[in-house]
Amino acid sequence: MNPSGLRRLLAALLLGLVVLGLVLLWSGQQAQATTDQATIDQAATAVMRLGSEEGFLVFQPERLTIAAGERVRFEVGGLGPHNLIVDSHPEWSHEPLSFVVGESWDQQFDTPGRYAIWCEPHRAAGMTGEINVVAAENATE
Ligand SMILES: [Cu+2]
Repeated sequence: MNPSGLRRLLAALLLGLVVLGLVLLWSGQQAQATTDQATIDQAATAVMRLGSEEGFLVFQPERLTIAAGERVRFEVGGLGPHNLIVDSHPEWSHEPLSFVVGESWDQQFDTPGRYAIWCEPHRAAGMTGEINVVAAENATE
């Protein structure tokens, strides 16, 4: 092989490696995107806000129906501090006060039932609600 042929071969090889690298990078990003979506889906089924954007002391929505085993994301929507007390279920409650709008936590509800909820600082002001957990086989999508 003459020197110019060798140079062409090396150039072709290098180009091949670059293309292969780009394809691997792209497929890696696709896999990452899929994983992120799965994490979101698993993270929370429904969102309940604590405090409205306008500063009202309410849960939004006030009542939520979910299937047993699903997760709810509780998110501070406005004017805190808020917390979450689930009647007779300290293990599902979130007693620490949340001050920052956008602050959130997820809670899974495994046992069917109707659970009264309230915000401790604002219970007297009417910040109460309900989480209705239905058996998974009775849940409609
Ligand atoms: Cu509150």
